[in-house]
Amino acid sequence: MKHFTERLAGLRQHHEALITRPNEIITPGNGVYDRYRYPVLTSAHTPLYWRYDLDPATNPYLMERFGINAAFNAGAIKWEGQYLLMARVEGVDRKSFFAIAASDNGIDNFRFWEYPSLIPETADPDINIYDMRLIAHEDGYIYGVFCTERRDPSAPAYDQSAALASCGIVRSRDLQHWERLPDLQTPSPQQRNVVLHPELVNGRYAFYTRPQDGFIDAGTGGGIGFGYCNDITQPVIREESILDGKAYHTVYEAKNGLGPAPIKTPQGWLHLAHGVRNTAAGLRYVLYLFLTDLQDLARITHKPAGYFLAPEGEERIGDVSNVVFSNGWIADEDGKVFIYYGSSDTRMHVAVSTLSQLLDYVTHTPTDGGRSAETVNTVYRIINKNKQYLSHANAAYSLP
Ligand code: M1P
Repeated sequence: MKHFTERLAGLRQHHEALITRPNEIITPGNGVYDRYRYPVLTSAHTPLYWRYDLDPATNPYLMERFGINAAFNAGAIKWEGQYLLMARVEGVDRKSFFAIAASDNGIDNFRFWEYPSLIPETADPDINIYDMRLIAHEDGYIYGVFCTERRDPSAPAYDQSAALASCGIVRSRDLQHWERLPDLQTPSPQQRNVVLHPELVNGRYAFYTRPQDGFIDAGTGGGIGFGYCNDITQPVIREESILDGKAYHTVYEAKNGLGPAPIKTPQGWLHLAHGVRNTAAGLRYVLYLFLTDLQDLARITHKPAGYFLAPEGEERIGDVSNVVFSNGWIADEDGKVFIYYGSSDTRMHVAVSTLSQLLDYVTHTPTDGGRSAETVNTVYRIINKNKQYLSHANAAYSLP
C-alpha cells in the first residue's frame, strides 16, 4: 500500500508538472509565425484516471490498465473563451477516438475534459475514427467532420489491412452531445480530409473533399476537391471538381488535402492544407497555405511556392515520421491565429501568427516557377532589390 501511495503521488506530480509547464516561443523564428518549444498535447497529457485503475485492491502494482499511444491531429475551436482541441487520441490497441482538451491561452495548460467524446455510430459501425475538423457553421450547429475507416469488404481474408475511408459527420450545439448524420456520399470510392465550408452558398452546403482510389495512395484521385450538397441530413455530393491538384516536383506531388475550415478574410478565404511527396525515406508531409476568391470558392487567387511549415527537430520523429498535419486553427478577434499541428502522428504543437502576417505571406511569397531556373531568378530578384542595403558585396548591411 505504501508503494501504491508513493507511486501515485509521483505520477500525479509528474502529470501536473507536464500540463502546467509554461510554453515558450522559439526565437528568432521566420517572421511568418512563432513556433513553440513544447508540444501542447501528448499521450502523457491524458488523465491518469483514464489509464490507471486507482483502486489499490484491484491494481496493487498501480500499473497502466489502458495505454495511450498518441494524441495528435486535433480539430480546434474557440468555445466560451477557451481554446479547445478535439484530439485524435490513439490507444495502444491502435483505435483512435476523440477527446477535447481545453486551455485558457491556447499555447499551454491544455487539460482534457473528464471523458472522451461519445460519437454515435451509423448502422455500419466505424472501426476507426480520426482527424476531426470542427466547423462553427452559419446554420447554428457546430459540425464535426472526420474520417471513418472500415475494412474493405471486398478484400480477401489474407489481406487484413485493406480499408475503406469515408467522411463521417456529426453535429452538436454544446460539444458534449453529438448527433450523427449519414456518411457523406461522393463520386469517389474513398474520401479523407473532407472539410465543410462554414457558410451556406446559395442555400447549399459546400464541402472540400479529397477523392482517392486507394486507402493510402490517392491513385487517379488526389487533389483538394470541391462540391455542393443540398441536404446536410442526407449528404450527397454528385459533382466534384478539383480545386488544387497534385503537381509534378512540388511538395504536393503524391497527394494533398485540406486542413481546417478556411478563415474568411477581406482578401479571400485563407486555407491551410497538407502536401505529400515521396522520398527514399518514405512519405513527407508538410503544410502550405493558399487563398481563394470570396465569391468563387473554387478559384485560387494566391498560392506561395512550397511549404509554409515542415517538420523540425523532434517533430520529425514518431509513429509515422517526417509528418506535419493540421486540421485545426483558431482565429482570434484581435487578429491572432493559433495554428495547431500534429507531428509524425504522435503529438500536437502550436505555432502562432496573425491574420495580417499570414495574408502578407500568402500574397507576397513568390509562386512556384516550376523549374530550377525560375527559382534562381526569384533569388536574383530578391538579391538585386536588397543591393541598396548592402554596403559591401558579401558582408555588411546598411539598413535604413
Ligand atoms: O500518416 C500521415 C497522415 O496520413 C493520412 O493523411 P492523408 O490522407 O493525406 O494521407 C491521415 O491518416 C492522417 O491522419 C495522417 O497524419
